Amino acid sequence: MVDAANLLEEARQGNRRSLAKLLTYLEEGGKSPLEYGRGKSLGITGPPGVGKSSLIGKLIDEWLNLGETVAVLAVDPSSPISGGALLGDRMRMVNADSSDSVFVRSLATRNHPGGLMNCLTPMIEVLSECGWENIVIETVGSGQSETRVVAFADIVVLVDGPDRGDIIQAEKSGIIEMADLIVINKSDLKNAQKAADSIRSALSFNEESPKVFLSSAHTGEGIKEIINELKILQSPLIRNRMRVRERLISAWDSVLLESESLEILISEIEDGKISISEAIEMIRNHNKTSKS
Ligand SMILES: Nc1nc2c(ncn2[C@@H]2O[C@H](COP(=O)(O)OP(=O)(O)O)[C@@H](O)[C@H]2O)c(=O)[nH]1
Ligand SMILES: [Mg+2]
Repeated sequence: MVDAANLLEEARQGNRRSLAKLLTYLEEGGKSPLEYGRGKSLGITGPPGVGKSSLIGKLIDEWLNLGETVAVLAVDPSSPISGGALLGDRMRMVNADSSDSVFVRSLATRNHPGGLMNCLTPMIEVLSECGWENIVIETVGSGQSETRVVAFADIVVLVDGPDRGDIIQAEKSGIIEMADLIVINKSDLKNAQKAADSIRSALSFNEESPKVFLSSAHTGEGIKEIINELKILQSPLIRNRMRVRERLISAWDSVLLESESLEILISEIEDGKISISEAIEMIRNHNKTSKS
């Protein structure tokens, strides 16, 4: 038996093992020991290889310089940050006690057929409750499940690369509409400025359109500016509403995908025993009876 309330108490005192255990418990569907409270999180998304993890590494350095703590939830299985390699190097470079100021945890979407939404919010709440000042979610911005993950963040940063192909990927995924800030990374490479200009002009029809920044995780260019912008940035209502909508749809889908009778119903539809609308009716009724 996991005593979530006790783990939370220990995690609040700074016990990292208890925090890790509590997050695992939440990831596995355990009930959150917190009844309310909503920690703010920053979603960092974008196509693979554009430098999200490297950029997060630089942001971490800057936050540490400012004396702030950072917790990262990496929902990217290939992420070097979740593998610890990137962070390993980083920890060697920064001052000794900074390890107390950074917490990294990786999450795998494959363990969650309905997506991560059921555990993501409680995890963010717990991290916030335990005093983590900056809570970052890294996710690859391609594919539906990732769009959904990022909808759970309060501020969304889209990272893109200098190649036209990177930008097209982001446009296709629909994530561009959710972005509060767009960062064209690898500004040390040619074409970055051009990519930023082209994205700016593509978005200029919209008055709520996000600002476009240039950065380099290699030279450090633009990192301070991004940190400053993040401190004042407020997501406009229209994008907030879009995210809430996406969260609701995700929650709805996960009810369906995690329904015990899903496979049985699929077989019955396949065999022509019931129609799709009958199946939906049955799931609805099942949920009603199991709640009462
Ligand atoms: N030239 C250049 N390369 C970068 C920059 N940021 C990241 N990279 C490189 O791009 C590759 C992918 O970086 P990574 O952070 O893993 O990207 P992610 O998949 O978006 O998390 C790595 O080889 C990095 O060294 C940058 O600002 N400039
Ligand atoms: Mg990565």
